[in-house]
Amino acid sequence: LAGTGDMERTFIAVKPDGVQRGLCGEIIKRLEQRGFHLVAAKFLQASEDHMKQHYLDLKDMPFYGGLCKYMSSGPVFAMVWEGQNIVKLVRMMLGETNPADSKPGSIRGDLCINIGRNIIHGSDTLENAKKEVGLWFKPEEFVNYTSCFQPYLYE
Ligand code: DAT
Ligand code: MG
Repeated sequence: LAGTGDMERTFIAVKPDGVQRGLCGEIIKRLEQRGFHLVAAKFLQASEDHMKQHYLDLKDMPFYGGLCKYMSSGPVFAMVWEGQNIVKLVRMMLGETNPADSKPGSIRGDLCINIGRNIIHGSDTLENAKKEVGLWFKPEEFVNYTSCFQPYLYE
């Protein structure tokens, strides 16, 4: 297909607060309706060490310890989604890191209030997406299939 040269994968996780608040379905719905393609998913409680690795870039921030503890305190819904330019498009769908700065219509702008309970993670760059996908998923956890929507989403 033409126009599909910049197909990317990104790592998305519904955080423990999003899971507890019953927002997995709403988040998956938005990603599906945009036209993105789900290639891997699992429901798990991550270890604190795993979250420290995931957020390693933030290790010098004052909130790093609390963030990693919180992220490992309950279940997360971890997913890999695929689409053209998806890393950037999902970041736009998330809104800002602080829900208070997020526009209505964005996931954080519609569904949460506080920076420490912002319900969803999405990779910020293609390089970090590759790292995070590799940290969370093994090669055999991916499902390869063709979406019947593909010719209607991409020219
Ligand atoms: P994002 O999740 O938008 O990529 P980030 O990578 O800068 O944001 O930070 C990771 C998470 O850490 C973020 O989703 C919520 C938390 N966090 C960021 N800044 C914070 C702050 N100033 N106080 C408390 N938690 C913060
Ligand atoms: Mg980030």
